[in-house]
Amino acid sequence: MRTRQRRQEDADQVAPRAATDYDLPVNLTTLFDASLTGRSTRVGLECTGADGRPATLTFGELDARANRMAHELAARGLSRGDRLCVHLPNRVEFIDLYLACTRLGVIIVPANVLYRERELRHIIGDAQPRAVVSTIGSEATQASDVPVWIIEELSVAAASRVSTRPSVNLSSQDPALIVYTSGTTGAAKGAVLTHGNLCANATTLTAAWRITDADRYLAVLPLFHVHGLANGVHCWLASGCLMRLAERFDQRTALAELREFRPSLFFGVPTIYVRLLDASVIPDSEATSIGAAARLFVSGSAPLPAHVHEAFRQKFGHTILERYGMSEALMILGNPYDGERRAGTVGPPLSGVVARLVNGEGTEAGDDEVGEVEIRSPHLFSEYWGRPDATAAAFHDGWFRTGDVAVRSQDGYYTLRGRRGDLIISGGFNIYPREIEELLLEDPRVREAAVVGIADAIRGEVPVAFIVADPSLDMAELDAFCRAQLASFKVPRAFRRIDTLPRTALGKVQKHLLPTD
Ligand code: MLC
Repeated sequence: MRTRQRRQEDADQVAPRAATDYDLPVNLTTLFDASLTGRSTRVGLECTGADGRPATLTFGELDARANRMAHELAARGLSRGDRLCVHLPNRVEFIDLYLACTRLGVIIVPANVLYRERELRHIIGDAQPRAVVSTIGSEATQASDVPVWIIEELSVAAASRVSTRPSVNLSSQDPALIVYTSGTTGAAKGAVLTHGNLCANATTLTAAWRITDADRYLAVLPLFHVHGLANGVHCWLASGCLMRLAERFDQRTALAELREFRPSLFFGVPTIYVRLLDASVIPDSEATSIGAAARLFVSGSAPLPAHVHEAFRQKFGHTILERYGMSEALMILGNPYDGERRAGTVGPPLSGVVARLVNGEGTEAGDDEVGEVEIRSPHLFSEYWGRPDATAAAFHDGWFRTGDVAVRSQDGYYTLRGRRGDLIISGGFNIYPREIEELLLEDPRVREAAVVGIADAIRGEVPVAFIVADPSLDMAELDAFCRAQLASFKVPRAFRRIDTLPRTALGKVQKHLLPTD
């Protein structure tokens, strides 16, 4: 058992916050070059081409496309430190843009493709990008005061540019990505991830999960979140394996994708694993051969129920490796590749990450005691964009406060017990109740609103709204209002009228007393 003093010594030896503590000529371009130039003639990507037909690209072709796109972006005035908002589904052009920006030092701001005008408007207003790249007819066109570049036109323009590598010297401290994530208070904040953070995360995972160029990675997660991008795309390019890029996980096409591509490596959120257990999605007769081709299934972004872990092992013959991370810190804890992958736990800290649990009194919790997970890590973001107050509040004595509550077993495995705030995770997408409550209160007939997550067998949780409102208000109107303003996964599944919200003597809403069954 490790003592408190020993953990502190470990913490002191690890670079605590990469962005402020070292400055090396390490950046994503140098990391990815092992594949993009080092294995240039090898097929690196299977995807859907611009004509809608299956396409393959070598690493060398991907490199050239990225260079051309970089010249096009530079010609449009983008340079180091500028932001570019990308509101695109999974397609090769997302990768072109991402690589182009990492070469120029332009900071990518990915926006969830399901976001509506209101949600996009906030991100664009906060990050102040030079432009937004989107598809024809996207909500970005209404949401934006900055130019909207349509991806098809941008790609055509890029194709006529030279394919030489632009020369920009970047260090590990250059920001590469701003990922929007809300706290329990206030509007969504942009977590700034540096090249150093992202390189450290990718090399840690590639080593921890034994990813090599012999792997076949099936990418079904959205590229606009760190799970699909900082884990998926980065491990692909760091290892030089073959990636098949699906536009999204679709249970109707999952069997065909798995049977045809035979991935050795798969990253999913629990909802995806629940779907794969459904015999109408993957018949039992197919599971054995899919399992035989596979090497590793990783789950994250939401808790994986222990019964799903066990049912998956029985059906596919694989023990899912569950890990834990968040946008601000990338990957934090993970079950071991070799050794016991313990159902219901998220394992010990990943190599290079130091974690501790802090109890309500602000002192370190011992093994088997509940506490908030605090970490120091080279993967840890540098700041919230333009929000020094929020950045300072996120740290405690130099440790990052995750907001998640856990216990640690005597042999070092962490089990998550809940969240400090009232975050809802549905299908791996984070939902902040306050954002929905504030929207509901915009209707003058709504006097009070409280949104809570209720258990859902497929998506983990779904939001439900409790409303105190004028009798003239029809709940169907609220549903329509939310559908018009919010990404579909945030729209409450039910709107329940209630006379008053339960409150403490101090007036705080007691969400746990709401009738959720
Ligand atoms: C979902 N939808 C999408 C979509 N995902 N539409 C377009 N692109 C996507 N990527 C829409 C559907 O159109 C539909 O909308 C609704 O969502 C539900 O779709 P479904 O087919 O019923 O999907 P379902 O089986 O529920 O699965 C959804 C899912 C999706 C699991 C595929 O939720 C998903 O991709 N989740 C991953 C989220 C993720 O990557 N999180 C990582 C965050 S990073 P409608 O309008 O018909 O209802 C993080 C850090 C960490 O948390 O540690 O990883």
